[in-house]
Amino acid sequence: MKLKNTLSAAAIGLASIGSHAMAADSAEPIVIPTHNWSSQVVMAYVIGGIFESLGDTVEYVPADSQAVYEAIRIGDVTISHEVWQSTFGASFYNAMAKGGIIDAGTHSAATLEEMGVPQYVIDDNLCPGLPNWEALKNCPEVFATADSEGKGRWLEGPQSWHGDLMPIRLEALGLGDLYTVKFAGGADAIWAELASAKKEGRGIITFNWTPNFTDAEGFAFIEFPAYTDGCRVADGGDGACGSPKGWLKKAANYKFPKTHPAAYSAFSKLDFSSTDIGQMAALVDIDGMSHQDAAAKWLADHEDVWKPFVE
Ligand code: TMO
Repeated sequence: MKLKNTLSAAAIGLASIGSHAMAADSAEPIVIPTHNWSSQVVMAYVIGGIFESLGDTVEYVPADSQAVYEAIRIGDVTISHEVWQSTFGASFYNAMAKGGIIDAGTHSAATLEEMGVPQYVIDDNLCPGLPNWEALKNCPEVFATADSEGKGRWLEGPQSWHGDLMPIRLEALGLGDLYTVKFAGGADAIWAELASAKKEGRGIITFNWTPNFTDAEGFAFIEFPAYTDGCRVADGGDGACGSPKGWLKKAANYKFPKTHPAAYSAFSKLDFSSTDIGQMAALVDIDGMSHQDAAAKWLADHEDVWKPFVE
């Protein structure tokens, strides 16, 4: 009897030492946001799957891709796994300045979020001189559409991504009389427009980004005057510059390392390449899978990539 008591006390002692040394993750769900482009949603489920493999509980919430940084700061959302420099850098740093959100590291993938043309527009010489932006002065009619009032059309993404950056840039570059910006309702509208333009062999200018599924087929980003810190109107400049060759960061609520140390450790190591992110997008935008199925397939096919994050 005495021996048994001694043993169980020792066992309890050991267990509590053990749990102290590797503080277990909270049972509270880790809240992962989903936005309106494919790689981000697939990656949300990929990361959720990685957290679940650690025994964590996850919850997914659709969120505005600018407002999400404030939501992370105040703790309503736990992480952001695709902080793109050009579109979201300012919102991320604004939230960071207020306190409550931390930089959880940078993916290997280098990014660009920019206006461009499908590769055949270059190869077929539809606007000689592209991808240099000055070539645009000579061929607005190549990019005119039924709704563009005789001007060339720039098909920008949804306004929630970049605000008025592109209309301001058009004016700043002196292209305002020749081109007009239309905002797409969603990413799918851009892909549909690219597909129909290709079928007709027609010129088209759209917003796009890399890494994306379009990397495989070839997409030529227009070369604008180089981005420099402060060149945008929002940052005090004249706006006559292109987008940065940028970073792709991860962000987290400042409490995440304490509430979920194992998940945070994995998230801080988590690092996707352009190839990884292109694959995640392609499973949806080329192969037509659901985001969840794409994530499950990606996790099953690429354990070599993600298992090191949980070791
Ligand atoms: C944020 N995005 C990748 C759509 O440019």
